[in-house]
This record gives sequence, structure tokens and C-alpha cells, in this order.
Amino acid sequence: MTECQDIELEQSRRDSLYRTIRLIRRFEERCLDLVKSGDLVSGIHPCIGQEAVATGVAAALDGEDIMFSSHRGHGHFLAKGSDPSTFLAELLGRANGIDRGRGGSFHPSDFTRNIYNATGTVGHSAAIAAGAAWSVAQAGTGQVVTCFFGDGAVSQGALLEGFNLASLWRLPVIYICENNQYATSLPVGAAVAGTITGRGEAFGIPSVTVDGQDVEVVLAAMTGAVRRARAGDGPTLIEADTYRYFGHHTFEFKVRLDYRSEDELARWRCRDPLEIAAGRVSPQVRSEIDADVEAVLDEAVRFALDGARLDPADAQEYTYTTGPQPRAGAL
Ligand SMILES: Cc1ncc(C[n+]2csc(CCOP(=O)(O)OP(=O)(O)O)c2C)c(N)n1
Repeated sequence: MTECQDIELEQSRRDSLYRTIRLIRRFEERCLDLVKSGDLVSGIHPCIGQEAVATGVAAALDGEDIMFSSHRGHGHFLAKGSDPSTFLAELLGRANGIDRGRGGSFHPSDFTRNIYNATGTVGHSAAIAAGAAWSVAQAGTGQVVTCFFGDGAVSQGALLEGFNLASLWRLPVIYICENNQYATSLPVGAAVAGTITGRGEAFGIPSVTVDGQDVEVVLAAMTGAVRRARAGDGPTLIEADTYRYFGHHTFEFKVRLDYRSEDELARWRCRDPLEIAAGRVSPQVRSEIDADVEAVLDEAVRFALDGARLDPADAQEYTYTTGPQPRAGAL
């Protein structure tokens, strides 16, 4: 087990946490609309219901700290300060997107915010994050690395290899498991032997399970983990219990997968992260924030839809730092 740091938050901080959760919730709802209208062609893995995890994690970090996101990653980017307009343009695959439309919803990066994209294979980011943490530790930059993954990742070999090295070399990395109870349609209880925190503890990593619906609880756990990492005391594993309100992916709007009940969904909605954070903000501030978020998102949608569509002819541009080069003798 690890200790959560006691935190006393000023009201302005609480307002700011509410704003971030609201921004993520409404951004995702706008994305659902854009999926339905056919503008967001890939579909998305919506993080609605999980917003407090990303928000609490990012609130404990400095701008220079490094983040490895997951396929359900929009909230991670917004919480760490990515620009909603260029980020949304990226999801729509437009040339004015943050990665010139090459990353899309599943694999964007935001180098202005030190956010790296999800690996195609679930769980493998944990090993890459250990490498990044080794790198910053060698360079003595004082940066902390965070790595998000879901409950579906915790039995992957690469993840456990990452845990091993992170602990052995006391790396400044914080692993965050967003346990939203399902990997696609597979309940966590049917897939995970033992416990998620037990995997961290097996490698000597301080590990804790927290209420992922309460942003202040997540922030408290993160504050302690960041302090440990910066002090050279090594990694932490935080398992945040949470729930996604929508399907694994928006393809579930078309295909009905009967793996969870309406009752279960209703129970989780009773502990809505947005409502919990809203309860700590005055009604007046709340309506000001809500109006501001809508204005930001109106502009983001306009900016994204105005972006140029990509030209298939330059599909290989920006793939390599030097541009695509024919192999010697290939021509
Ligand atoms: C190694 C590997 N196996 C399977 C997949 C296909 N896949 C993509 S997302 C996903 C579910 C992941 O569930 P979880 O890790 O719990 O994250 P969540 O989707 O719940 O956020 C699966 C099986 C993959 N990308 N990589």
C-alpha cells in the first residue's frame, strides 16, 4: 500500500478541476455528435464517466512532465492542456490537427505538452514509459513520467516487464490503471487473477486503489506519487476505480453487445464525476465555466471542420524525420 498525500485545496483549484472535467465531458459529447454526423470517421473510444481520473492525474503534474496516453485518451490530452481546437482537428484527420491529421483519435501525440500516443498493442506503453523514465532519470531533468492503461492491460507481459525495471531502477514513473470494469466486453473479474495492485506489489511497487470518480481523491494519490518519484523513491501504481458510460467504442451505437445491465450503469451514474466536482463549486461560477467551455468548443468544432482534408498523395510525409527515402539500390 502507499499513502495518499493529504491535500487542502483552495476554491480556485476546485473551480479549475470542475472546469477540466466539464471540458472533457462536453468535448466527448461533441465528438459523439461528430461521429453520428459522419465527420469523425474513425469513431472514438469515449471516456465519458472517467473524466476525474485524467483530471486528477494531470493536476498533480508540471507542464514538463511526460504522459503516455491510451486508446481512450482524449481526456488525458485535454487535462494536460492540449488545445481543444487543434486536438479536435486531429481527431477529424484534418491538416490543421495537432499531428497534421496523422494520429487521429487512437494515436495522437502532443509534443507541445509532452504527451505521447497509445501503442497499438494494449499494455505495451508501460514498458516504453519505463524507458522514458530511465532517460529523464539519467539526464537528471526532474521530470516525472505517467502512463495510463486499462484493466485489460494488466496481464500483458510487456507491462509486467516495465514494472520490473521501473522498480529495480527506482524510476520516476507513475502507472495509472483506469479500471473501468471491462476490457471491451470482458468483465475484469473474468480476466484478472488476483488483484491489479497485487501486480505492482509483486515487484515492490507501492500500489493503491482509489475512487476514480472523485477527482480530489485521485489528485491526493497522485500528489504523493509525484513527490515520491521526484525524490528518487521510484514508481507508484494507482488503480482508479471508474466506469465508462458509453460503449467500448462508438461502433457499439450500431452493434448491441449485451455485457452489462442498465441497473449497473445507473448505479455508477449515481456517482458521476462531473456532479461530484460540481458540488464543490458555486452555482454562479459553475454557469460561468459552463458558458466558457461551450464557447471554447464552438470554436474548436468550427476550426476542425474548416481544416483541409488530407491528400492521399502525401500519406508518407512526416512518417520519418528525414522524409521517406528509397533504400539504396531499391530503384
Ligand atoms: C495486445 C492487444 N490485444 C488486444 C487488442 C485489441 N483491443 C484494443 S482496446 C482493447 C480493450 C482494452 O481494455 P482495457 O485495457 O480495459 O481499456 P479500456 O478499453 O477499458 O479503456 C482490446 C482488447 C490490442 N490493441 N492489443
